[in-house]
Amino acid sequence: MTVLATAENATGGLRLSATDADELVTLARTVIRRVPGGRIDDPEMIDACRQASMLMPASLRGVLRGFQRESGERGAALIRNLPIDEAALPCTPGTSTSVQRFGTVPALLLMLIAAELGEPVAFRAEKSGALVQDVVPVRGKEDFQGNAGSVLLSFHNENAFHPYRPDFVMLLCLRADRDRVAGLRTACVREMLPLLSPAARTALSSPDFVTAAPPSFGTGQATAPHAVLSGAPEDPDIRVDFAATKALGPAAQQALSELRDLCEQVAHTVVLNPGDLAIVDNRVTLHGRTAFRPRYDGADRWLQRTFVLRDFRRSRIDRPHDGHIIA
Ligand SMILES: O=C(O)CCC(=O)C(=O)O
Ligand SMILES: [Fe+2]
Repeated sequence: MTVLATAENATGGLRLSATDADELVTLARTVIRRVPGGRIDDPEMIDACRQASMLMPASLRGVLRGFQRESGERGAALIRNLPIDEAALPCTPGTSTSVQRFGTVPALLLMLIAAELGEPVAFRAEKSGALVQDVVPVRGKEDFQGNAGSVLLSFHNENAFHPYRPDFVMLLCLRADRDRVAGLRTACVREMLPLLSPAARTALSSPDFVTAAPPSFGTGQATAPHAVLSGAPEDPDIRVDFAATKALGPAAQQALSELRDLCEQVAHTVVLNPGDLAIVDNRVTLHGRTAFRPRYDGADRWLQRTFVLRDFRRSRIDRPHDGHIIA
C-alpha cells in the first residue's frame, strides 16, 4: 500500500523505508540501462528521468510535491536513507572540476528527484556545465569560500549574482567527513524576518547592494544594485552572499551585519550521513557549511549536487538549443 504524505512530513522531510529504497535502486538501474551510452547530460537521459520519476515511491513523491509548493519555515527538507550503495563507491575525487558524466545510482537519484521538483540545470562556467557535480574538499583550496574549501563556508544563496540562480539546490551525501563535524547550515528568511529591526527590513528591501560573480564566471562581473529582500513583504525572497555582497551605504551596511548575526541565531546545522539528501529552497533559504579537516586520502567528505529551476522557460534566451546548460 502506498503512503500519502501528511501535512507534517510534507515540508520537513522523510526517512525512506527499506522497501522504498530498494524500489528506487531498481528504478535508477532501469533508467541507466535504458539510455544508450548512459550519459547523464544526454537529453534522452533527462527525458527518461522525467518519465521514470513518476514511478518513484509515493511517500517520496508526496514530500517532494509538498515541498516544491511550500518549503515551510525552514525552507529546507531532508530526505534520509537514499540508497547510495556506500560500499561500492570509488575513492572521493580530489579536484574542484570533478563531475559525474555517466549514470551511477546516486547521480540518477539526483536526476530523478530533480525531475519531480522542476528541471535540472547547470551553468556553463561552473563545473563544465555538468548536471551532477561533485562537492569535495580540494588540496590547496582550504581557505576558499566555495565548495572546494574546508574552512567555515559563509551563508549564501547559490549563485546569488545570477538572474537564473537555482530555485532548489540538492546536496546528496555519499560520504561524511572522517570526524563527522562538517555541518551543512541553513538559515531561512522566514525565521529571520520577525527578528529583524524595522530599519533593517527597510534597508534590506532597497536596491543598495551589489553581488560579485565568482572568478569562474569572469572577474569583475557584478550585479546591478539589488535589494536583499524582495517580493511579498510578509514572505519575501532573499538574495545575498556574505562573501560576495557589498552594501552601498552605511544603512545598508548596518542592515547587512544585522542579517548576518540573525543567520547565526536561526541557523540549523546538520551533519549529513551517507544517503542523506538536503534540498534547499534557494529563494528563501541561505546555506553554508561548518569547517572540517580533510585528509586527502580518498575517504574525504563527498556530496553530489544538482540545481533545479521551476520556471525553465524564463531562462530560455541563455540556454542554447533549449538545453539544460545556462551559457
Ligand atoms: O559543503 C556543503 O555542505 C555545502 C557546499 C555548498 O555551499 C554548495 O555546494 O553549494
Ligand atoms: Fe553553495
